[in-house]
Amino acid sequence: MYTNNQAVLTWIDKMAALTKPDKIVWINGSEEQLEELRQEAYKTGELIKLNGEELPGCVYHRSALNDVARVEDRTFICCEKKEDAGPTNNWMDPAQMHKMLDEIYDGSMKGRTMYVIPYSMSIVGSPFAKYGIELTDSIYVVVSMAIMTRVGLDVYDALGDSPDFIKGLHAKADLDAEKRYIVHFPQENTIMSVNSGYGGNVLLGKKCFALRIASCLGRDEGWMAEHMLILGVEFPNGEIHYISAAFPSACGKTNLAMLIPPEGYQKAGYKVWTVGDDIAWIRPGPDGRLWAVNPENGFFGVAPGTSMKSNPNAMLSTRKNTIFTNVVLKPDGTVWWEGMDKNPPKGALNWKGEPWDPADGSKGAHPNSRFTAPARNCPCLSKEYDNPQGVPLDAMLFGGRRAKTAPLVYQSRDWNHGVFLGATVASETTAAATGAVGVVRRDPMSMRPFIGYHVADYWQHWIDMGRDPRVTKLPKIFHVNWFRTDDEGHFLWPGFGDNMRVLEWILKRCAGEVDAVETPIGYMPRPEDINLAGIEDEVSEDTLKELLTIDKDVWKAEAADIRTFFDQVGEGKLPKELSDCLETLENNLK
Ligand code: SAT
Ligand code: MN
Repeated sequence: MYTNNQAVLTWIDKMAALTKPDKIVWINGSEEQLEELRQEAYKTGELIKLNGEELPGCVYHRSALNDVARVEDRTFICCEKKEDAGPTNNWMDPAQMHKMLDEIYDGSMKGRTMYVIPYSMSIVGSPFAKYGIELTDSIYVVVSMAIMTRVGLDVYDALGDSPDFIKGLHAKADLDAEKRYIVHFPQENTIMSVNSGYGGNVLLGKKCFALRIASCLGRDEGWMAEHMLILGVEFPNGEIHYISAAFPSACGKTNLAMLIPPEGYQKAGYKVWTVGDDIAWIRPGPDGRLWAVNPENGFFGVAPGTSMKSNPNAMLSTRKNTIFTNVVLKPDGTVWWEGMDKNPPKGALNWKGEPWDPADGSKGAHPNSRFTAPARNCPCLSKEYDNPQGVPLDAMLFGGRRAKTAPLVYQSRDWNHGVFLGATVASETTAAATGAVGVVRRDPMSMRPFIGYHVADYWQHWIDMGRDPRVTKLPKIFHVNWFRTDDEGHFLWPGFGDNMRVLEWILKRCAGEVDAVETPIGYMPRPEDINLAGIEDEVSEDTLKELLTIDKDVWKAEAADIRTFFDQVGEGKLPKELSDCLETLENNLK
């Protein structure tokens, strides 16, 4: 026992009485204790030690076959009133949900150990910091939380006697998909997760706390919890400007956050620094600007497609002390996944643990297989990463996967119109959640699965932040789309490092250094203002024009679809600012 905090002790007693573990182990965050746990997990097969020379400190983990992604249909927001959860969340009465969950949890840790993990989201003691305790019966969760969050006894010191911490209970139980629940009780600051052992379902600091619960805290306390990467662009004169960007899961946040500028930019002295790749907590700073921190401490990145070519910084981040989940395990104790290189290994095991023959056409790694890597491994980690005040934002980006419709980049006319761009983001679904892949759905601010309350109230909160008297200089808001295709389905834009060319235009707009064209949807670049030096062969002037074209008929259909969406989810709460923006769009397209 490392604390006398009565709220902590009483809650742990209660959860232990419910789940009935054989023993309770208090995690202190020390490498010694984590190593003991890894050794224990090697014996049971929960973890597999990887090649210590090639991948020092790295381990391999396989999840159950039915447990490979977030389960949005089994994720609940149990606030007091159904109308506060809104149409994008599942809801159940809190008392009824507790009763149902208690039956599932009852005795679920018999024969197992309960680990008590004290963790901080953001730097302990920072004005952004929020504390949590996760109880779990999974060593995979303990070692993952130790990478993804700041785990340590200083959390108890920071907490003192306060009951102000987020309670998280996770039990693997039988991994029964029919009884799998990821449940949030915003009014009780409580998260309960059962019958899963995978990623965002069980690393409760991540989506459950840092987005769903934190979005409620942000609404109440006047700040924002967003599904955004944070990066800094360093200019040749040494100035660094910060951008946050929201894209849905598995749409390239990690790649953009770790971007390596094209050669011409490198030679000129441009650099990109990573602050975060998934979540941003944003609040007004003393200078009237919005400041952002990454509350996490590691990267839970999608493995397939990550290579020394597509994202060398991510690859280098995984060379030590990393957990690989559901990728291919090679006979030499290293790992592989589709898109790492063109040489699928022979004699390897696929993500299911079966001997795998690449020639049979099956995938070796699960499409949502992941690496869990310490942020500190990242060669381009920002020197502001540990700054408890965060970094000031010049620009915020929204985007998704859109084959047509959205141009490469456009800028909102003002903050409220920027909120409209975020609110109406649409994207093709990916393997990050169970369900169909490639279906276009509206994903407001890329937060649809992560907003802990009514989506229209969340939009209202965005509007309110824009007129908060504490904020005197707002970031500019842009929409980007790296995924536009031609009629044959080929991507028109090379993406990856070349996205720097778009970031340059965005930051020039923020600095008032470049003009733009006013269009029905917002400000778009003049083609000559996007620097194509070095990629003229790949992106012709015509291609660039196509990337910056908006088809009026397609956009009329888009506006109609937005209206349907607003009608579906607004429930009488749609902020007037957003319906005004839609009307303007409709009029502009006439
Ligand atoms: O599984 S997670 O929710 O943590 C990853 C993601 O979907 O973005
Ligand atoms: Mn994410």
